[in-house]
Amino acid sequence: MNGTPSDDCEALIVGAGFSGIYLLHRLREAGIDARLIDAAEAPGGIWYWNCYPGARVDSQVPLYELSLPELWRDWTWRERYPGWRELRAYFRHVCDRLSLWPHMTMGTRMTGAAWEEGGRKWRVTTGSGETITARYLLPCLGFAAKAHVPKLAGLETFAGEWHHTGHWPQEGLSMAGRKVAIIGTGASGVQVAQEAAAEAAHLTVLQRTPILALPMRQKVLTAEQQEREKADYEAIFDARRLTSGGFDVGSVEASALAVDEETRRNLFERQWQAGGLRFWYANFADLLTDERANRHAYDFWRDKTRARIADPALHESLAPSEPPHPFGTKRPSLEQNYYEIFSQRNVSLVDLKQAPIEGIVPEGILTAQGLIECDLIVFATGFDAGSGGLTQMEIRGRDDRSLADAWGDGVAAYLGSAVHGFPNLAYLYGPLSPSGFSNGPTAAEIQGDWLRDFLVKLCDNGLTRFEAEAEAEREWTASVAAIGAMTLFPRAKSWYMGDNIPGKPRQLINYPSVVGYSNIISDVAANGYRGFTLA
Ligand code: NA7
Repeated sequence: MNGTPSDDCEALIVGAGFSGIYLLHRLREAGIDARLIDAAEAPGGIWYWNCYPGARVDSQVPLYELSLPELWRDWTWRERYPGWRELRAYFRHVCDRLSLWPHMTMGTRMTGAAWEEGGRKWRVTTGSGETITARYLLPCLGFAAKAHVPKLAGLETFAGEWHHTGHWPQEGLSMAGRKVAIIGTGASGVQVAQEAAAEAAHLTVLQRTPILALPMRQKVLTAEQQEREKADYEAIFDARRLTSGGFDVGSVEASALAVDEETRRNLFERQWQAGGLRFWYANFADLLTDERANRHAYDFWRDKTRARIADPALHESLAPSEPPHPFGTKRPSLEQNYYEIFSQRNVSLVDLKQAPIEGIVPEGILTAQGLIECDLIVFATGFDAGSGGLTQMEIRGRDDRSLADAWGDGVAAYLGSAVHGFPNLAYLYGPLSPSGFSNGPTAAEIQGDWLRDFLVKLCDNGLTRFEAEAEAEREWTASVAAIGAMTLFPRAKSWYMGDNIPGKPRQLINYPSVVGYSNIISDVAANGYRGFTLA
């Protein structure tokens, strides 16, 4: 990019994950001059940055791919839950097949943007000081664009190496024969721990809150089997849009409290054996709204999990008698042999509730119960999810107000996409949209299709400016909070609630239903895009 006015485009998409890539395709197909930039050297979004050992998706084939037949007809996966290498290859396939490469500039990081009311344009700055102007600015940053590394005293004195899972070295990193310490036991911590246990001289897992992980039941997939299953793909992709999580099925209609013990256990057992997140998204309807219903699921999970932990002394730390939070109110990650690794002689668990971290010293991590010697520290400590990717950039809207300021007391956005005071900006898969609760490609398609229609409508009517109305934004933001209050999500401290980050305002960060969201945005479109001021 040369930073001259010839860089002008109608729509600038930022981010080459599912949302950005799909939107680029849809906009170009509609005749809109769209371009895409991404800081990464290759497409894949989260699968570019999170290339740590064991990183893989928690949605089974074919849920985590785009529904366009030209993309899936001749694409074959190797595993039921593909890993980051395969996912990156898939993104290359998508860009090839949809001929997107000429419209993408990789290795270009957006650092900020300023709205110019006179020219009705966004002036976007990049890491190398270049400028790109665009009528529409469309950030598609994903939910995990800003890694969270907790402030630990003395980290700069550490003699070994440390990395956050979300910024893993692209060239790879061997853990063989090393003394590895992993801080954090979310999805990322579980995945790295399983790999580290197989090769590290010693692995210490530092756990603050036990993860309520579910068995993945990984499988190698054959091409023949996938060919047969492709007969059902259209139906599966249609169904995906009609569930609350963007998966193949939704929860069952019944309450866990309205059935007898045997019926309840039968459903639990069926979804447990099916594997993956099914025990979470295809369970009783009141699992995430009624504490007593939830407790049945927790007890089932605890007993199943304890049966796999050989050392009874670890039961209370890894699978406590009482739930640390209602089951499923923090994202339940998938595991393959996580509970078994703690039987290995080279693996130990440190419960940070009993031995909090005091700081880092050259030799390792100092806890209240002594030193954990290590030469590699893995921060699997999560992300400033949703809003962090947007607010870490200097985005200045109307009246020179920054987005970080506008969201100082919490995120507010109409339809989880447009912000009052920030004309012609629409972000996808971000805060107050279904992102986080939704399977990524499902939300990317629903939001991408809607935004394409919106921009085409503006263009067809000779309009060049949109802005979310303050009242519409207020109502949407309040509605997400109100729906959240009817669920058990506020009962956990989690990235869903924003409070995994010290000082971040507490609010349900995502809209908890794909189908509900989809219906509302369709209705907004059918009603002349109510809630927007168009000019
Ligand atoms: P998560 O799920 O946010 O997990 C982060 C983990 O790091 C979690 O166990 C945290 O404990 C722990 N953590 C965070 N800060 C600290 C400090 N200061 N000390 C000790 N432990 C800490 O992030 P992931 O990357 O694993 O997964 C993110 C999503 O990606 C996941 O939900 C899937 O959707 C895919 P806590 O639970 O807060 O006590």
